[in-house]
Amino acid sequence: MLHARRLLRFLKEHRATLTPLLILTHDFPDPDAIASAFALQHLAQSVFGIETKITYGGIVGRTENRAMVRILRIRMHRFHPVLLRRHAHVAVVDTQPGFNNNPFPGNRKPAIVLDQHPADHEPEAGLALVDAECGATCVLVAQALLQTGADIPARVATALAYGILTDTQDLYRARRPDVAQTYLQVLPHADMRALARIQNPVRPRRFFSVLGRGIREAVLYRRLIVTHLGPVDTPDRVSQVAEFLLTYRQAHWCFATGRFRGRLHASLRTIRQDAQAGEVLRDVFEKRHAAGGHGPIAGGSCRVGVDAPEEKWDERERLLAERLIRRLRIPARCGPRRPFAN
Ligand SMILES: [Mn+2]
Repeated sequence: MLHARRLLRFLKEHRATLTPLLILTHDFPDPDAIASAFALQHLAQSVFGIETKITYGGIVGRTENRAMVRILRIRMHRFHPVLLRRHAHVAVVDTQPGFNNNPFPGNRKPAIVLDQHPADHEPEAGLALVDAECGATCVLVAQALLQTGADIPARVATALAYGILTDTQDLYRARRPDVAQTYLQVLPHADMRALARIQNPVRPRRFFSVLGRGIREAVLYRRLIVTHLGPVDTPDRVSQVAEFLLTYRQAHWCFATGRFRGRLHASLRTIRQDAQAGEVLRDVFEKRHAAGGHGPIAGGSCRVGVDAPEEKWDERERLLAERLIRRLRIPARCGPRRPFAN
């Protein structure tokens, strides 16, 4: 609640100078990033009269996220560096300057940082709110919005509800009581039909072909399941397949990779409650800042090259998996097995 008050105070104090404010999410934004940006836009514009523009790197790929943006009519723009010249003030949400999952340049200082991902040091910003226990970044914005007492439009409430649900695994990972409370406070304002449509979208053929490949190619090393998807139509497929394979009875960890536009994207998931998947994945990548995460969820990516030969991709995939196997101290005799090959 302290964070919410600090955000409100900051917007109030700087309302005259923050316009126009550029809101930047992480690349390939997830529902929490989209909800955080959308709710911050509403808060800044309707309560403080600050003009904003939402921008993101990569693409909105996951079918549910595309449905969210379409059904809730969220105006988001592809990031382009020229936007930084037109906007003196930037709010970075659900990520931080210096993380490699956003295009924010190292030589700029943002006005605002709102995030839930633990980092090695506090980001430099006009206002930096990093709360690793808030369940979802959009909880911070929701709490600020609720404190103003202003009406919450159905589109904003629906986005917030969905953002909280996805990042907390249906509130299962909402450790602090105020996270579930915030969800319950926005829910009466949400459009439940819209929420249901976002959660149960019609999926494209490619989703199933990638999923099928992920299952067939899966390899088990004791409690770790590994799969390399090869080229994917969106990096979001990597986390989706990782989450799906993690439900296999034998798996405590799942590691998936996918190739997209010259980069190898990786997702790590675990059912171990106390594990810090982000730390594990950072140890696995050559550059520690290439990965990040919170609790049992982690992601990262590294550049391989648009025209890189097949062998180079293969080698990078194999290297990451090998380092992970070592990092999790899995003995060589415990794999590989192919659980779903036939
Ligand atoms: Mn988040």
